[in-house]
Amino acid sequence: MSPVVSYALHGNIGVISVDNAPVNALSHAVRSGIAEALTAAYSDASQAVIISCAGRTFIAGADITEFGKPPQEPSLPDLLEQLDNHPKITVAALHGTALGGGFETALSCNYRIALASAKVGLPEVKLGLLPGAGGTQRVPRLAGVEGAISLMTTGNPINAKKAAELSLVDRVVNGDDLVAQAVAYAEELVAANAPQKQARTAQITLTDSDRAMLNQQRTQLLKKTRGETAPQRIIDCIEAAAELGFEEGLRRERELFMECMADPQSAAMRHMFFAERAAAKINSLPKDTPIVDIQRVGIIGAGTMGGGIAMCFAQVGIHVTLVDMSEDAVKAGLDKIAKNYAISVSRGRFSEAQVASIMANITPSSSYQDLAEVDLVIEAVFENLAVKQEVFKTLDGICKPCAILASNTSYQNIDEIAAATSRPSSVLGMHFFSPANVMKLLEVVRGAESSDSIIATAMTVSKKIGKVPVLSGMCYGFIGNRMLRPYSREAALCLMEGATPAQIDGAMERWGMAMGPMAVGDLAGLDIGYKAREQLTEEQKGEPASYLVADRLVEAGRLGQKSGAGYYQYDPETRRRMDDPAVMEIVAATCAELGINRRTISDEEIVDRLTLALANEGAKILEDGIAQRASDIDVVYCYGYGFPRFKGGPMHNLEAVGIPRAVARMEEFASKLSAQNWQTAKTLQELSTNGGKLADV
Ligand code: T1G
Repeated sequence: MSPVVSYALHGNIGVISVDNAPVNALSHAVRSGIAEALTAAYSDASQAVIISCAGRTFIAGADITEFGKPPQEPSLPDLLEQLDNHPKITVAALHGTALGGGFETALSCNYRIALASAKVGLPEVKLGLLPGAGGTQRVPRLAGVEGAISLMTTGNPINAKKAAELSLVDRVVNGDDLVAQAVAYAEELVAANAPQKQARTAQITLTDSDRAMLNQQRTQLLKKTRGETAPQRIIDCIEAAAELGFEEGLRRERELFMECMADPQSAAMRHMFFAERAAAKINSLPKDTPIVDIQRVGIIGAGTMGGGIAMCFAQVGIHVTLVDMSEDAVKAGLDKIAKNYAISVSRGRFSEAQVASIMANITPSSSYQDLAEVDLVIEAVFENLAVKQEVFKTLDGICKPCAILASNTSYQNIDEIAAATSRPSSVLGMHFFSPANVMKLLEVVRGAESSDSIIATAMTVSKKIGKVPVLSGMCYGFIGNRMLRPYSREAALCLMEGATPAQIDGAMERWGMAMGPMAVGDLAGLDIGYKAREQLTEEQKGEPASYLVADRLVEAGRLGQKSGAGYYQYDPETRRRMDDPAVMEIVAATCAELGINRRTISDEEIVDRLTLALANEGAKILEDGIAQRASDIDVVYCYGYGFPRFKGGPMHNLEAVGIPRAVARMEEFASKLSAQNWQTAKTLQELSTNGGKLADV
């Protein structure tokens, strides 16, 4: 057997055990080991064969690190062909998360027994792929078309109970002796002379409503995913399952799988899978850096951000003391949190009981004295440096010496906040994104004196509360908002030079952004940028054409969605955005004032200017050592700013476009638009001239 697969007889039951940490991925060694074990079982005394796994989970999928490398036999489809046709009864014993090729392996067995705590799923779509080892042909035959659509196009796992309801699992058990129970189950099957039932022989027919559902899903998925191709190919596979024989359907699945594998979208989404995991690793931190166990958290500011942050911690059982300046203010914050959870309960995300226990983890307070024993304080007060410095000075005098003091600031200088305390090594930034209880990105901002321990602790606790943490050095706007400035600048200039808000937003949304820049401004509130600009010098503000319209909209009371109008007019009921001629009147007047003659601007120019401005600033952030690696920047933009995962983030997209081509386009903008705005990052110039990859920077 291979070093990662063992095989032994338990009585008359053969047990294959895979032990390939960390997730028993179907590497070549695993595939070979299982194939050898199945071959051994042809002729030994076994009457049934079990496939089980050691460690925390059943096989969690094909080995993604092998993608793109020369294939090694046996391929997974070949292995599953051997399994599907094995002469002995085959049983898969599922625990943890049986995903992707792992679940497809289980589906090629005659029977599946699962722990009640186990989950099964086909998340390939999240990698821009489709289940490429028979999953698209077996699942519809077992679970029906509707179940298959949901499982494969969402990519979300389902629990063992739901899987059993869909006939994807045959038996659900409790206890921690899964292998023993699987052996007993196999013996039961043998004793009952149970048939070797195969998913491949189950019949499937497409009813008219199934067809209607598939067509409806195609349209919905195209809109929802903003152009991802894998979901469309999954629908093709499900149709093939119903219209072709099993073997023909497998061939069609293979053909479409290979199309996905070759699609740049999949390369981008696989890049994001590893980028998210890499972001959690801090290059400079010693392995033995002490991590503080965060059991009690204080949140200062019970507003939208503070309330959302409080929810993140309370939901994972960490006690929160939520502080604001008055009891009324805290009560208003708690009421808002309760309203948020009421919506979640109505949507079935939480039960009443779960909400009650979460809310019990939040203690309201209007006194900083109640923060004396907390392990971590996160300040989320008004975005003003002096106000934050006063808060931290007060905390410094109240909180226990080892307490960590974090600011949720979007822009303020962490070092200047830390200087207001006697413990600068305990001060850092934890920048959440609104709504804090929803958005996964969390920028952990390292101050000049932030200790290794509080950085490691912040990264760890961020993951515990379900966030995707990215470490940022200290600069204005950290990683995300620093890049947002040139992005927003170009959007504003396109508006001045000839485009409309609808054209700019439409171009970016058709390209893949979740929301165009003007609509984002309206969502966040144009007054936020207005107030931030008030604290900047004229030079820091940049050219007036890049912000005067936004200022004039705010001065006209058009703050965005919160005031019913900004760059757009908003339907008070549906919040649907509508073009508003009044905005173009402000644009025209500002153009006249600045002597700007408007022209026709193409969608292509809009997309190039905004995406290249973003990536160019990202390259400068790398040069300044603010981000650890280019892929961290991709994580920031895909998890915090609605950048499409199927483009892999601004830096991956830049390399997909081609750095030489991107540099040439930026040089064109420098000569035609503004040399000041289009100074290509040195890193990009070097890579364009000498070749190489951003990952090697
Ligand atoms: N291949 C290789 N490495 C993997 C892996 C995989 N499938 N899954 C996880 N890892 C690594 C990961 O990079 C990390 O490494 C470590 O394991 C722990 O992961 C033919 C083609 C299973 C829910 O998409 O969803 O099958 O950083 O930090 O939070 O149809 O990992 O420690 O060096 O995520 O506990 C389909 C992907 C593949 C599942 C566990 N399967 N994995 O989460 O740990 S395509 C997937 C996950 C496929 C077939 C197709 C999660 C997890 P490192 P982690 P976790």
